[in-house]
Amino acid sequence: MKKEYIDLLKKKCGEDNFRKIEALNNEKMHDFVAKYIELCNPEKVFVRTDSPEDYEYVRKMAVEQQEEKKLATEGHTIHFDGYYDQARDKSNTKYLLRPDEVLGSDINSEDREKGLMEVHGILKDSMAGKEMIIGFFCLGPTDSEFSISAVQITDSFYVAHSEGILYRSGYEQFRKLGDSGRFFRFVHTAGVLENGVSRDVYKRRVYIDLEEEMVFSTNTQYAGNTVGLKKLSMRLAIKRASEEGWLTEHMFLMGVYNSDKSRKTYFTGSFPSACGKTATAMLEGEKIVGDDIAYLRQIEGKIKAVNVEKGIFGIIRDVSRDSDPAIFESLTKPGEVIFSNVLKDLEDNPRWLNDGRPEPVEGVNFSGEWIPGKKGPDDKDVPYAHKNARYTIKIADLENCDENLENPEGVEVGGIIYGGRDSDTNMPVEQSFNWQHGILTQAATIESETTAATLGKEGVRTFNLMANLDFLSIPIGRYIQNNLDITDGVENPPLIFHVNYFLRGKDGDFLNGIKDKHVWVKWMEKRVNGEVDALKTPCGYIPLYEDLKQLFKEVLDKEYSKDDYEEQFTLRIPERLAKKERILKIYHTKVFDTPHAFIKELEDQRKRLEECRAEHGDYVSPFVFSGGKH
Ligand code: SPV
Ligand code: MN
Repeated sequence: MKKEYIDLLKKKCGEDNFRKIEALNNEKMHDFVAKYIELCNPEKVFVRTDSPEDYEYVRKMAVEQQEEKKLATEGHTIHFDGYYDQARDKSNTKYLLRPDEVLGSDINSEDREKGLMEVHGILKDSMAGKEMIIGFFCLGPTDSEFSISAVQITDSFYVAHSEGILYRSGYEQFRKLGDSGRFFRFVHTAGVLENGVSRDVYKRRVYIDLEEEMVFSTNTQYAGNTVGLKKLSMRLAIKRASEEGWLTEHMFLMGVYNSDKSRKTYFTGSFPSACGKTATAMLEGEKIVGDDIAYLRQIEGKIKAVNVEKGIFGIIRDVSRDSDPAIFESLTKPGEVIFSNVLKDLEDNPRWLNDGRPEPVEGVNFSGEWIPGKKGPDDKDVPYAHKNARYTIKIADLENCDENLENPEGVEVGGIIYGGRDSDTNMPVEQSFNWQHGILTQAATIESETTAATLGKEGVRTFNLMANLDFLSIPIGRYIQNNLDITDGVENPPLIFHVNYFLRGKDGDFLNGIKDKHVWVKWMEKRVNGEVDALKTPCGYIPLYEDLKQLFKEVLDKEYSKDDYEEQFTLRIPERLAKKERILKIYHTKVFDTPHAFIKELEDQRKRLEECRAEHGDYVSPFVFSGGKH
């Protein structure tokens, strides 16, 4: 270690913590840690290794410092983010780029030098009087081809605690990394706290420095902005993956059984926030590996995936014993859970929106003391819990945790599911003709009606390719090309599917029940294993009525009528064509490196749709299409 650091680190860290840092024989890491200790100027520093004592210290301090409060059930705590700090802040999240670098107009950026100066100014003395925590983690299972080492500096015990739940400890791995190893770096300060929440949200920044593989986050607590290893690391990993020929995706990873449970097929799934992604990964009777982020690699001619995380930071709303039994059960039994931005009722129980119980009449929530009819500082009605309220749990604590969660080799992906929130265009489930057709017409064209998971207006239809647009750190065209290339040389690539859980009928009501997604998933499992045929439409393959009827009976014990099938699987040609126009316009005006194959694939689909319309009209019943072995 450089001489000039030794005194500084010893003074701030104390002997024990100093030794923990010194033992990591990595000069780049020492430089990083010393630089930010000097700049942020904490009163003291805690270094978290992989030991259970260190884990417990962080957990205990989160409560002692009142960033979390204990709830009635053993192991449960609650954390509040500020009234204006309830979601990812897209407008203040920026890539720091040199003048000659371009990512494209849909990706927020800032001049690197200017941005670094600004954020360093905000960080200066930001931890005065506070304790800094330095944590070492591993993205992906440890000791794996997929592993990435990462170090997090934060002044928030809530953030450090969340990371302990969500990520694998990586101190030992850092030791093995040695001096030459690369790692991701995150620096976070919650800034000045007032009533336990970040006061100066106007100085909220999330700045990403791709060159140094480092992200800064200031004056915010919401985990999507602060937990470095989550969405911040994703941006760094997308860049690194692009350089190295693999993929970082906004995907769950789950194992789906056949009917007698003699076979398990792994699926990944990419959905924008709050579109049923976690609920799919947690389907009763199936197995979960992950609910949010996956790394995919081609290994020995197969597509393999791992969960980058080992926990869930899930939305908690509309979760009841009836709708999501597996999640509900894990959130109500004793065990380690951090709830955020739900209501703490008078008995210290967490209450979230639409939890299947009578609404609470009093409590404390993200706005302070709450009673019905309360108005917020912006004069808006304050619901008893926030729509983007969350829970943080370990996957290993779930009964449906998959045995391969920690498998360093990952699991083979049989199918990939893309979805969005779409009221009028796509059918509940469709399969693409092949890999390229799926990536280009289904994944690269995802649109979703906005939700409470990001700040801003809800219900606006927005383009979000692969549900990954918010996190892209490379130009869109290159990202699409990487997705096309990953299966080069793979004999049997995963099948690609598209789902829509939010389709509505003429009267505006949802056409499907909340549990119907299980049927679609089971149908996809059968398709991957060649057990059912399909109908060929201009846009892809769809299920036969008889197969769904049987699955509805088997999975949900429900009768599925021909009328329901016909309404749900009618090809809505005007809406499909309108979507194509919207998407092509985006690619023509905002994307500078669209792969040629994309335009051709969309144009071919347009032609097929127009021919179909000439023959059958605007709205085409699924019974028109022919079946067979597709
Ligand atoms: C999402 O919004 O996609 C999430 C939660 O998974 S966040 O960490 O905010 O990104
Ligand atoms: Mn997510």
